[in-house]
Amino acid sequence: ETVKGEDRYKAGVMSYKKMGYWEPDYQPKETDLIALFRVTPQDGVDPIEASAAVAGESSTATWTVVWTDRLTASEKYRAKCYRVDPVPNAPGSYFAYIAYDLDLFEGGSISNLTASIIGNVFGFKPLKALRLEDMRLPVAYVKTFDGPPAGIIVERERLDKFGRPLLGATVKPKLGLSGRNYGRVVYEALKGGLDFTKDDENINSQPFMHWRERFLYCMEAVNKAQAETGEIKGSYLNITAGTMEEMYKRAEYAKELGSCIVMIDLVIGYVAIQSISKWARDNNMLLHLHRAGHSTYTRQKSHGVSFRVISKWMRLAGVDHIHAGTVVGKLEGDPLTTAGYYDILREDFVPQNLEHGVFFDQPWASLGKVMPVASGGIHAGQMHQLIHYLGEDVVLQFGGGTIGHPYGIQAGATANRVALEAMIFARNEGRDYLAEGPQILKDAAKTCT
Ligand code: CAP
Ligand code: MG
Repeated sequence: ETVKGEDRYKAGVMSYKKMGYWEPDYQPKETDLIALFRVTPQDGVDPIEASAAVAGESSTATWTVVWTDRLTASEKYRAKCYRVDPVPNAPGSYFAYIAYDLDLFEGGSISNLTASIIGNVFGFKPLKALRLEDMRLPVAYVKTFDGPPAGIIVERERLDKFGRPLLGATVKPKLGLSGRNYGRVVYEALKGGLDFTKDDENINSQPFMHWRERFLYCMEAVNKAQAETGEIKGSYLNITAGTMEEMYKRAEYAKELGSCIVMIDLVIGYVAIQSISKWARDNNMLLHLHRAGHSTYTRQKSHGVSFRVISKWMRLAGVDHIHAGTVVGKLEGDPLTTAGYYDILREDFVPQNLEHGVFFDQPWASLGKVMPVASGGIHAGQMHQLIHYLGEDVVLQFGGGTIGHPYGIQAGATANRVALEAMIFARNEGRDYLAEGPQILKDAAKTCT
């Protein structure tokens, strides 16, 4: 009666372990969904108790045993924490493996999945911090989602572009251009050799440029550049808006104008993403996702949700493009962890790879593949490194790295295209393009500014 708050766990008055959420002998079933949490208990709280509490609160439990447990098949519905390991080089933190029965989740709903797995537990008193590191999605669950509207293979067929990364640019400055000037940037960049241009995450419909204005000028530029280059071009028209009704309206207008792609921001939320994904599938449109906002919960190593988990959710939810890091640009990200994200998005089967932060084998059961997008402070001078780290199925996006070129936007776009083709050519010739990269670029620059 007198033991309050988290002291209840320390004193053992309240025990999720005893309530059955710790089952060290449990063998996860093939149909179980497994979550790997990084648990940092409060001082004095037993790590296994803390991990069992996470299992409890993310499945059936509340803070006490309830009579109504006896009216359900509670052993089946209880999540089972079956393994707790200390995190290497991080005293006080533990990896907790928790298995969830498939019946706990409604198929085809990221919202339902996340309401359980990240719904309550992150504010839990016995924990100092909690991070969702990885998740094994069983095939039976994967099959309840449609995945990307097009996927990498169909996207390349629609664009008729093969054997090299795609090139893009975000129009800059981020805010303030009029529709006409915005369209000029799009035209110059596409004419100069890029495949795509892109609205920035915070371009929606503002007093200096209403969305219809932007869509019209962008599509005029796309059509003109297509006619002049004989290539298929696209501009990601950001349809992010305040309501679904408004987003559908903008998406329909983009389609009416002949755009092959629309764009959304991650901040619109899981339901909105899944709804627009269905629209894109029904309308043969590509769907570009900007991961705006993700670092608020992906960046800290001890708290939040890792980007590898977000990548899995977004492949299920169904996007064709997702920003996934550059390794070499202005935003944080190391090569090994980024390789893990890229594998999750692009492979049919992702084997466990602890070096890459991938804790489980992940079969994707024929779900389409997502094209990762590398963007954030990158430029043509890093082309050899970008291809080395990120491979061929990727969009390389140079905003400042196109529009900041000393000789203008078209020259910037051409520089990126020539640098890319020179590097792919060297690679296909069997040259060590990583070591020789700077020389290959210098040679290419003799005939191209
Ligand atoms: C890049 C960008 C993108 C970030 C997003 C920007 O511009 O438009 O939003 O790259 O990061 O606003 O910074 P530059 P991520 O090409 O001029 O750097 O892709 O990692 O989510
Ligand atoms: Mg941006």
